[in-house]
Amino acid sequence: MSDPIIPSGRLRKAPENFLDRDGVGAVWREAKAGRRDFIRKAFATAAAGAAGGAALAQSNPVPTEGGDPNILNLPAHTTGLGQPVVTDGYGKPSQYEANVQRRQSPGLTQTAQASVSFAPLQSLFGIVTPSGLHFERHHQGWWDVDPSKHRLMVNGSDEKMVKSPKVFTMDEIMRLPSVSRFHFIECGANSGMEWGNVAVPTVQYTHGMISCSEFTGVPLKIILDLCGVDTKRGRYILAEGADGSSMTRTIPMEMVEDGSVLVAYGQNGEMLRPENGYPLRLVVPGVQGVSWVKYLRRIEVGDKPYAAKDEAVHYIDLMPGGLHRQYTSIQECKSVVTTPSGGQVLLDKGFFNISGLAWSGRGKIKRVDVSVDGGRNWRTARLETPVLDRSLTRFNIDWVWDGKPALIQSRATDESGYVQPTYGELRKVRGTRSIYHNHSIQTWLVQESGEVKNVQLS
Ligand SMILES: Nc1nc2c(c(=O)[nH]1)N[C@H]1C(S)=C(S)[C@@H](COP(=O)(O)O)O[C@H]1N2
Ligand SMILES: [Mo]
Repeated sequence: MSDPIIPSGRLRKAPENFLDRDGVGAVWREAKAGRRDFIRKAFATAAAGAAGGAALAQSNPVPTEGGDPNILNLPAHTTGLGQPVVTDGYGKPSQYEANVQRRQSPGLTQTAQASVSFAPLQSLFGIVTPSGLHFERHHQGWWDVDPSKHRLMVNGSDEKMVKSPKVFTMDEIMRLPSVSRFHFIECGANSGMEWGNVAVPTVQYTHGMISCSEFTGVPLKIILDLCGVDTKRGRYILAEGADGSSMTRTIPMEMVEDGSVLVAYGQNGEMLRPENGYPLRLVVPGVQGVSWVKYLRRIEVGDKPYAAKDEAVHYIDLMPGGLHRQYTSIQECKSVVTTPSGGQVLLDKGFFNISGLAWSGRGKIKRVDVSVDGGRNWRTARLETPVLDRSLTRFNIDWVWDGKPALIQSRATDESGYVQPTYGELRKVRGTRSIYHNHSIQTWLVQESGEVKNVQLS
């Protein structure tokens, strides 16, 4: 890949022979006439082509170049024997999708261990992020931890807080009652580069620190109940990871008590990927990614917030007056149009499906409005089912492009009634010096050339 910034999700023109009715017609006519030698000839031509490697490139039957229009050059995949079943391992995407990759933002971090890779939102459909394209955020690199050696310890901040502290093996955790739920995880720093001004060109970089999976695991409440936690005094937990980053985060006990916080081992039907915390991670729906502690090895129950380094020094929001906010965990209601989006090219005027994603850390998405004139007029988009609690929601809306410059935006409203703010509204309250929790409305400028650019409107 020469330029890592160019997204793969270009709106591709259909191949020339996409609706080659003549070619298809020829097959039908000849078949009806029962001319067997026609079919034989067509096979022979295709076989010759396959030997030269040429027929492989052709996916529809078309007349041979310059020859008899009734003689078809059939592609090898129509005439030959295909590949055997995949017995040697794990299935992979088509070679033609090699462009769809997680990417690092050049120059964003100094090492590839304390770094981020962004999910290619412009190339994804529906709400589930394939596990191999889930964004990554590591503070000190990832590990493939041996599950037979991994342990989860549950203890109290003093002797009375937890009646019977325990150390669980993975086998012991996987015997417990489990649930499976779809949730998004968004790094608090998603869109963080855009606080002051436009900084990155594509939706992969503006919004790609979000992913959505079906997570499977045990509600943390069940594990704490087994250990006999004093929930009157123990109003907070501290979650700790087993990697070298000393990733520890405080989580209020209310979130655990409603059963939504999970000790998860499953992601999209299989075990978690190593990059995402294999074999055990915390799932804290609606809360910023940093609290979803990976390689989870310890839960401590205490009576006050822990003010760990990743909540007292990092993951704080600098406000316009010079004060900073702490423990701003919830990911507010947010949305983004993923197609068309920055770096893509509309090849012609006419019909386009505008598609995007919406989410809220406070519940379900109630509504998404879309504007193509920079927020002057809005139309309500279709929400695709399922619309789930603290999950991504897919929206779509029809658009006929007249070939003139357009400013495309989406604005989400969640079930609490909260409406996603404009940059102007958000900056009035938050200033421009934060890193985290930028959830303002994104604008894509479609230029007359069809090229789509990231711009900011207030
Ligand atoms: N143990 C551990 N847990 C961690 C981190 C980490 O570096 N180490 N990074 C956190 C941050 S900041 C985020 S955004 C999410 C990212 O999860 P992912 O890599 O599965 O996308 O994991 C969180 N949990
Ligand atoms: Mo993060």
